[in-house]
Amino acid sequence: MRVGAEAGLGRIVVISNRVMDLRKAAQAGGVAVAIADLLRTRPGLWFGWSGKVVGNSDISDQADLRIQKTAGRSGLATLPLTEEEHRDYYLGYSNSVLWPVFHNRLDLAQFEADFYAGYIRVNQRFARALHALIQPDDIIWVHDYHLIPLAAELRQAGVTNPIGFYLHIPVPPSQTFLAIPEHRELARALAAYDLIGLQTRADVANLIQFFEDSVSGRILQDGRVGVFDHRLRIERFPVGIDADAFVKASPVAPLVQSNDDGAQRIVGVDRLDYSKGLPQKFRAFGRFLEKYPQYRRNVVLSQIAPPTRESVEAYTDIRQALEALSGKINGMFGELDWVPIHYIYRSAPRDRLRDIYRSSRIGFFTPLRDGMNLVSKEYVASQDPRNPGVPILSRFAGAAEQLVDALIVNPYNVEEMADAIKTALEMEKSERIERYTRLMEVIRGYDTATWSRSFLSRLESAAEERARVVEPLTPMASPRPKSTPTAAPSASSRLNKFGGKMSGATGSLSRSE
Ligand code: GDG
Repeated sequence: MRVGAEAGLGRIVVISNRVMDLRKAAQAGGVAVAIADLLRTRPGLWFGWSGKVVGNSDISDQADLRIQKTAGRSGLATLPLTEEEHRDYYLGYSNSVLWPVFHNRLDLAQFEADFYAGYIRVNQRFARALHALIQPDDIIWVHDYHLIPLAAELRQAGVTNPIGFYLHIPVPPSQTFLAIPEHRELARALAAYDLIGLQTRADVANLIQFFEDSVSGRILQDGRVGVFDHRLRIERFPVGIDADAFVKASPVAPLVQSNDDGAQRIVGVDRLDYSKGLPQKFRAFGRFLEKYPQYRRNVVLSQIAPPTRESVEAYTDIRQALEALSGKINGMFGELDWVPIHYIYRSAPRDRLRDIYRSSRIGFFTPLRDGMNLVSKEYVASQDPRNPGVPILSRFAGAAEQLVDALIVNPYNVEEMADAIKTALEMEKSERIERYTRLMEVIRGYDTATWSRSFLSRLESAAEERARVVEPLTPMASPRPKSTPTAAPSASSRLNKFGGKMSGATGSLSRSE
């Protein structure tokens, strides 16, 4: 079945771990919205895991491949995982090795040989199934850490189409990345892409440094990175949101507890993940109530924390830790008619989010590490322009590189976060409006559509570069001797010229550069 084929316009083939019906993607939020929008406007195919886990016996690549036509000229192609694959590829290597290490949590990583073998096996199986569906003009866009080896597998099978990779999570410092036993294999797999897109300038610097340290990669004169006999581009494309969807959304229903009773709401919306810094956030709120007693009864912290990856070991304690912490703070400061922390261990309906954000005087987003943090952008876009609230944002969220007019805090510094709450509550309306206006310029200037358009156009040009006659690899400077790791300029110091620019950025973004 040729899904979405159209004369003159190649399909976009998007591959991500999870795939969803284009009509339901808007409800899911995050990047699913962006992918669904892209596939509604261009013919394409979305390929990935169906979310189903089946018995281990005789799973077949082709017989289990399910292809559905969806909205417009696009389709979905999905495969189930076996129980063993789910354990080793998904729970194991993806979420117990790559996720913790890339979020700087080496202490939580479980380096088990079976995990890597399972990770490679699933990527090989996906590549085999996908290969049969690829057409000559397709542009292939692979998403996220679950699927790093996919391009290498496709190339080995003879696929010559443009293949790009976008990593939604942060790239750790090189020294942390090098702790992964299979770091050379991962470097080799990454080098098979024509373009790697990352969220931030710091991520670009870290990845280039990692290529240098792991496999003697080097920056070439044309700005590409040479790794083995491959040349690839590594650039930043910060994920955005569809700002208008939040600006224009109309109120759904009154909130059960609005801020009409005089208490100002501080809102947090984070998947229940150790990277999101929730215990530190709760402690900061407790410290705020302790340090500034005049605000007791006048504020509430509403934290929405939908559960996630509950079968991964590292996630089992977070829920209990937060319940204990919120119970302690509520017990210590609460009154019969005032509960300081509303902790909601469930997902909120998507059409309520805008009202929740808009009715909150502060958006409190303090991950210890985050690729971007779309929630902070959604919060800003939902505000009333005449009386906007204030975002407090972790300096370790990728969004902090763009949202410089938020109150930027160190999420490990409970005292600083407690003070930031006070600053935000006391901020004059004129300053709130000025900050909001500048933040919205940035959010509107690089939205989801700009993000996907600029990535895809850069991917096409990167693939054209690859197709041109290949000259011998010429490094920009002699590769630095391995024995003196600090002798050469650091990757970050070369970034303005090579790779640090943000493709497709509009003028409005340059103020935050
Ligand atoms: C990964 C990276 C990067 C959240 N709770 C509810 C809900 N959400 C929606 C939000 C938002 C999305 O999910 C979450 O996106 P984030 O960016 O905040 O975080 P991750 O899920 O960790 O996403 C991250 C992102 O990929 C994109 O590249 O920014 O760094 O970790 O859209 O609104 N939606 C509903 N109910 C909830 O309770 N309906």
